[in-house]
Amino acid sequence: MKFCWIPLLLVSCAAAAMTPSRLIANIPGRTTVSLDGAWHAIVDPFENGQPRGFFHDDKPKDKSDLVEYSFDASPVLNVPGDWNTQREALMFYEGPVWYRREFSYHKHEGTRVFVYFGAANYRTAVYLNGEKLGEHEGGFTPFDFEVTSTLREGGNSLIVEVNNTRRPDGVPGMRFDWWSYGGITRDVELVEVPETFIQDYWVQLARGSQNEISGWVQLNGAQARQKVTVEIPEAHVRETFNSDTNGRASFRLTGRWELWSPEHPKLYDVVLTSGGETVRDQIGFRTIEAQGTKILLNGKPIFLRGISMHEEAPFREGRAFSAEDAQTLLGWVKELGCNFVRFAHYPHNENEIRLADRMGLLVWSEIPVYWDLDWRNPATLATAQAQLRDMIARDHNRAAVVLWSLSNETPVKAERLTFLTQLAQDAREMDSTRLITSALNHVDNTAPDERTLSDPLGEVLDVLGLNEYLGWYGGRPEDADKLQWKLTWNKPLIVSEFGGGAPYGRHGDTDERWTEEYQDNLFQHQLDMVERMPNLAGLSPWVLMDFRSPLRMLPGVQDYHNRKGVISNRGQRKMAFYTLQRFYRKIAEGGTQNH
Ligand code: GCB
Repeated sequence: MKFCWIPLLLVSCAAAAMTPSRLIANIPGRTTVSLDGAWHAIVDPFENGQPRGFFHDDKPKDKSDLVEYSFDASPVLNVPGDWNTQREALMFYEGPVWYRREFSYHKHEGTRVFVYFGAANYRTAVYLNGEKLGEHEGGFTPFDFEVTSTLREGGNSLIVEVNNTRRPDGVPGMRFDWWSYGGITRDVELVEVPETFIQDYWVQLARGSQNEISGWVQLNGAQARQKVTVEIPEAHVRETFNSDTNGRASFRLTGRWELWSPEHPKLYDVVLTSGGETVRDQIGFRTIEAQGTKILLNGKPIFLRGISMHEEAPFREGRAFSAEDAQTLLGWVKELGCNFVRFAHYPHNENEIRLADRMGLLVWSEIPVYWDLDWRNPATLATAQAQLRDMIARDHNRAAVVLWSLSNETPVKAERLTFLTQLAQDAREMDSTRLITSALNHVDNTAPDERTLSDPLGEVLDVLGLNEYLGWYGGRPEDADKLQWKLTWNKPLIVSEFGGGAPYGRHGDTDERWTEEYQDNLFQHQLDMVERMPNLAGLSPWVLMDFRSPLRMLPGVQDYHNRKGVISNRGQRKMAFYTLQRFYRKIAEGGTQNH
């Protein structure tokens, strides 16, 4: 057990990780200076940069001086962007890369400055002008460091070491079915705020209420006690509250809101003002509940017509990050007839989440607690807790997000249940308004042609997720016709995955693996079966688009891609795309038996 020293008492690091996030909320709504662009980068496979002090950005003092590295003379990598797809030699690279960005800055009196990273995979250390700002672990959550006193008037040198080496104690761990794209994969910004500023806020309907907004604003800075004004101009709301000595103003606002839904993704302008600062956001109001076997949106049962997707760039290889990528991917999700999308297997970028808010797509958002982890290791738990905390902190005002997923296909064992039960408790403490789920895959054969979802984690969840691959990893697609399903809990069920692989354009008989016909036939039998499943509240088949994976090597077929997409990574729709689309159209028109 690792301990952190705090005067007079020892607390476990896992507990310390639960301290409230100090992330600045709503970066798109702030005054920022972008540091995106071309950064000089040194590839450092033997981890020479730490002992040699690359963060000093040394230059030879005279012509006889020995300095064995040079950012100036090193080629550049684009930020945001993974390194793997920017240089052929880095496609399979795992290790550290040192990035440097020089920029000039003019300081303003009364302004605090933070450097913000949307994400960098997996471990990151950040240095400004030779001084270490801090470290971050986790490839998909944002982080920031205050640089007010480290910034120089004029020229500055920001150096970032990013290391994507997989770790046995990491989250995810050593094996996962996606590419471990390394690098600074999301935007980097300087964020300018006043001395005391609005760090975070919560403006959402209170649990169980369609009229009452319960909210808070958290200030950061010396002037903890201030007036905080909350405005929702369209609803003629303008109220002022006082923050307490901790900088927190809690409030309740009652009104008749137009509720957010997939058919009517209504967002209100919300304006928060405190001191001289104004922060604007667009926020939707809706309720989400699990009642018996149903999921209720705004008090009414809803069937989730979904698809799972990775954060993989369409039409080019690599990590998706841009607004255009989000537009393409979520455009396909809409074209399929979905009202729901599962962002697998880690928190996706904010462009996607905010677009889902505007498009009216309900979102399942997940942390990369995937397959097996070092469940007994407190440091691993602390990392998972931090990723959960920061995912929730970034997106807790997004109406689109209705499900926080704790894990995917984790093995049934006692230490894993303890670990995930802790995460469920954390998630509920941070957000009592959304539903908690996980993608489970442990089933028992309880009779011939009968399977029972029996993973004990089901007890802890609000909504059960089930991944099953009948017809692909065992059996034939037709076996689904006679299979009956049972659930141990009377809770809503989302079939969070099923699928099979086929490169676009490869044709054959329905029993010939790797053909579109096989994949399509599998979808048809699965969709028939899924319709007969008890408590079914939605589905998100695997997967929207083909994606890179080091586990998928078959030459000429996979070539290091998981081909279970219903769309190829060049945007070509496979036969299964249209089968799923027809199924969703039928459901939307109320034409199937059960939905
Ligand atoms: C799963 C995993 C997913 C894989 C998929 C597959 O069950 O959750 O990450 O990519 O199966 O293709 O095998």
